[in-house]
Amino acid sequence: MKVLSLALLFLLVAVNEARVFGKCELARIFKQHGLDGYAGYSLGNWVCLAYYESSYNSRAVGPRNSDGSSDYGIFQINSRWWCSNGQGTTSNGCKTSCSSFTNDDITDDINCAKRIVRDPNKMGAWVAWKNHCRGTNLSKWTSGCGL
Ligand SMILES: *[C@@H]1O[C@H](CO)[C@@H](O)[C@H](O)[C@H]1NC(C)=O
Ligand SMILES: [Ca+2]
Repeated sequence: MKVLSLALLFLLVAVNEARVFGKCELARIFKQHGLDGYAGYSLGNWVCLAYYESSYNSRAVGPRNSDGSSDYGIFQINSRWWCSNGQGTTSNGCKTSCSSFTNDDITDDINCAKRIVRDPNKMGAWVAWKNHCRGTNLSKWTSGCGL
């Protein structure tokens, strides 16, 4: 019984573990989903953005923002504007639950990011991109990936 409980506990811990993508793994998925050059942003921009927003962790949930909203997943998509977390006002621009941005299938996250970057602010919607990626040499974000 004790052995079984430990095994079960281990399984639960494993299931709840963060899913952290590798740089090149993520770069490849982004490219497959058409992000390279999307809205004029090269692949390096997207990988850099994901690194500084979530450390490539598809289950990341940010600390609550001053307006009461929270940020979800690999792109830290915001609940005030883009998804519904069941709390407070949302424009729900991507018409989905925020929890869909914290699972390991990032296809929907990518589609929402495409919607976000089509707005006038473009990638400026992400503060981390403005602070850490914009205007920098982005070659390191795709180097060694064979892309
Ligand atoms: C960016 O960095 C790479 C690798 O360090 C270098 O080869 C390349 O020339 C740099 N590009 C620019 C535009 O500075
Ligand atoms: Ca998802």
